[in-house]
Amino acid sequence: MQNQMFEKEKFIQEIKDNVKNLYRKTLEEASQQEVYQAVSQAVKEVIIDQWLATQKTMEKEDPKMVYYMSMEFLMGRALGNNLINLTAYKEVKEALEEIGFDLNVIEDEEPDPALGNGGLGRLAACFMESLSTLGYPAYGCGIRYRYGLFRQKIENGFQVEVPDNWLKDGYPFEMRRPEHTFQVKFGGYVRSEGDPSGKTRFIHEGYQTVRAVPYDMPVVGYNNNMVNALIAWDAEPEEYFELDAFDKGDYKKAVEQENLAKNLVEVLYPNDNHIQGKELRLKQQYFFVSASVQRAVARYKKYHTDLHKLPDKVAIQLNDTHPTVAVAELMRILLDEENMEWDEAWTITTRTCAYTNHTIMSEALEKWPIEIFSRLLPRVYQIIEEINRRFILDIEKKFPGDYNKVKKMAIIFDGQVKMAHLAIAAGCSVNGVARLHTEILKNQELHEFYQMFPEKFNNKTNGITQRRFLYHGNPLLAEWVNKYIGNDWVTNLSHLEKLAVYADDEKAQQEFMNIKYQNKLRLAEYIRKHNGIEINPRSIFDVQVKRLHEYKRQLLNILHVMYLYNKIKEHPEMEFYPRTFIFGAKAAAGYRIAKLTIKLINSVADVINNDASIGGKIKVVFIEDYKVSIAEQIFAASDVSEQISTASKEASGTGNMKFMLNGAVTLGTMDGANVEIVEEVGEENAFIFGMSSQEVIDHEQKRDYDPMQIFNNDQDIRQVLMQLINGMYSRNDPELFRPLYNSLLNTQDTQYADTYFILKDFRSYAEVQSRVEKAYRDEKGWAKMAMLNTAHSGKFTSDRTIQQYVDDIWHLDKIKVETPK
Ligand code: GL4
Repeated sequence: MQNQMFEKEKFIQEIKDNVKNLYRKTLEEASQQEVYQAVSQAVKEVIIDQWLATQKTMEKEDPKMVYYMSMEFLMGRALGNNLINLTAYKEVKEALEEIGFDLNVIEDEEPDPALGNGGLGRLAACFMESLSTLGYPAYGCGIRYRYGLFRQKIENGFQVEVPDNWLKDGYPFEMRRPEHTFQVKFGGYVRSEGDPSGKTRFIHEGYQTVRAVPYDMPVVGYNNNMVNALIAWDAEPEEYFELDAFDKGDYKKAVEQENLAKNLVEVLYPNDNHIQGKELRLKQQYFFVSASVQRAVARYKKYHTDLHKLPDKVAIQLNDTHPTVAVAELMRILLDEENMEWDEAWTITTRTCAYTNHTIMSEALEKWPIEIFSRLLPRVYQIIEEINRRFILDIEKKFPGDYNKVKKMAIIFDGQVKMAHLAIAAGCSVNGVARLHTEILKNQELHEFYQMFPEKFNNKTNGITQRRFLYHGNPLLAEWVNKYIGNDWVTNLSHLEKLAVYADDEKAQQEFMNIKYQNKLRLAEYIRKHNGIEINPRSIFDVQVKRLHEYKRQLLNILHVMYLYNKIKEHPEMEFYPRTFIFGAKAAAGYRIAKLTIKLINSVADVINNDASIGGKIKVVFIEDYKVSIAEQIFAASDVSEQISTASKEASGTGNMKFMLNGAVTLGTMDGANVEIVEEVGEENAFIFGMSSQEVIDHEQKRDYDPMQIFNNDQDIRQVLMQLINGMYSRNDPELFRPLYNSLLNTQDTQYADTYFILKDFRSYAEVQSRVEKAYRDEKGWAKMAMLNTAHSGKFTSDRTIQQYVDDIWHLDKIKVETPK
């Protein structure tokens, strides 16, 4: 072992010491969980030295830094990735082997912190990792939810939600930092009075408070000694009955404050692309945003005196509209606590804040009733009113006499506060997350805002970190890549391009496909263990893993499986390449149609997997509790990547990139980042189907789509739909799937039948699926295609995305951290 940080004998001794000190046990007596804790402590010690060194460098160099504000950080497990980024994975694996432990098994002891729902939260995690790896100073700011996203159990085919108590054994990679506690105020009222200078001052009284206490989690850069922090805020009640002077001794209020603190950080709202509009959610937002902005200002003031220069040292990025109240909070601090004039405060705020839009789904647009907002945050609301008043004057100047524009663009309208409008008015930048998505924002969803502020709009196509999704998730492929082109790709993914010359090389092809096969065996073993289903590792692994949402169209996928099954039953002699359809998805707890889709997938799986007459040609697997850790293994084992959202609906997608990196071929619509994936890999190396986004938008505007016509004219589709309601997949309750049938044909539940054009795209989907089968039969052809997907995936690293945020929006200074002694 040459790695100085992990000198083998010393490291083993440290693990023994940790087990002794933490558990009063010897290594032989310790459980795997205890060994995991002991190893993590040892790793944390190394990280802390680098963390200290990073802090020192930051103090010395005083660089500009970004505060990435997000309600969600889907970090995934830390141990393995920390070891990779410390370049000590192999050494530690060997050291553990020497004392009889398997690092993979130890890694499995770590809870998978699920402080996020899906792509938006995982993106935040990839961004943090890239920021550290590129050497940019950054804080992630979020909430330390007691319960992250629920654990999913499948019982009798139905999703059941189980609380995810991820902190129950203690989380070794966090540090409580009580010295950075801030007070956050809710409720009360605002009084104004003139001060001697004649200026009006606003005084907030009668509020409740909670203490925001940060837990820092280290984010380790790859091989560069750099450690940034993810600040996860916990809420604690005031220690004493130290209420606002006005309310001293109010016992009832003290109890309320205790409850407020407890409830605040209890649980992550389990919705993706959908807002529930609950008051507690707004409390969560203001809680972590207020604490984070206070900390940013306090840190700035520690080293600087002139707050007018805050934008030279601080950038605040709003991860969707969820943290948008940050702009009003910064205004409040500058106005009320720093006594600035409105115009000065506004200039600073707009130069500091920037907004990323992650969706155009209308149910995801955040609008808060004035009543809730003004009651909960009376002073912040006043400030937003004033921002709105001035903004409306600007709108009228830009579009004289056009009251419609005011109606459409105002921040406060119709009794609601519109967070996206606030974010656009107050930010210096508005970006979408894939080229197509940004164009739709400019030309459709946010067109008026684009007319008013064309200079603010820009695109930042999403990316993913190859350190987790290739190096850690697919070690066999990572090593193979190293063998051919060296390991520069770890920090410069465009180097993968050098693999392209081997795409026709038969030996390379065989090796590549053999690695895929090994990864399929690994996944098949997982599925055998967890689902009790035997799958054929030689079959095509056709995979759709992502949140369950109607717009993502898992229903299209499973209807097509039902269709294929009908074909095989009718024509047992027909050629058919064995296929395993793999699904993984969580549905929001209250999303009825989504949950029913999960049940349908499981019911179809039951029927098909147990029909001996089709000779195992099709298997259907639903992977329970899809999360980051299993995702890494799934991408590595996939042949076909299903990215089949209704065009225009998926802002970007990031799973699509993880599949591509691992040599799976995209089967998708021209939506989100699929467009750019196809551009990179070439149309001949992807399977594209369905309507274009423009066609979808046109149908939506004209309202001229009638799925009933398709139902009446297409026998195969009609047969499949009838099987939804004839008990074929729900013998005991033939009506079970009626709501799915209705969603496709009737307008009783939704505004339109088949809102997501499933029937409209069905034929084109079936056709491209049969092309996939043909292509797969051509072994060399497929190997080439798969390899080219990996080779051309360089653009989709989050290192590239972050560099673009830095160049165009944040303008950060890179720092270089010396190796700690
Ligand atoms: C999402 C988008 O749905 C997804 O396409 C995108 O990749 C992701 C990150 O930008 O953001 N928006 C919401 S809301 N949830 C997402 O996953």
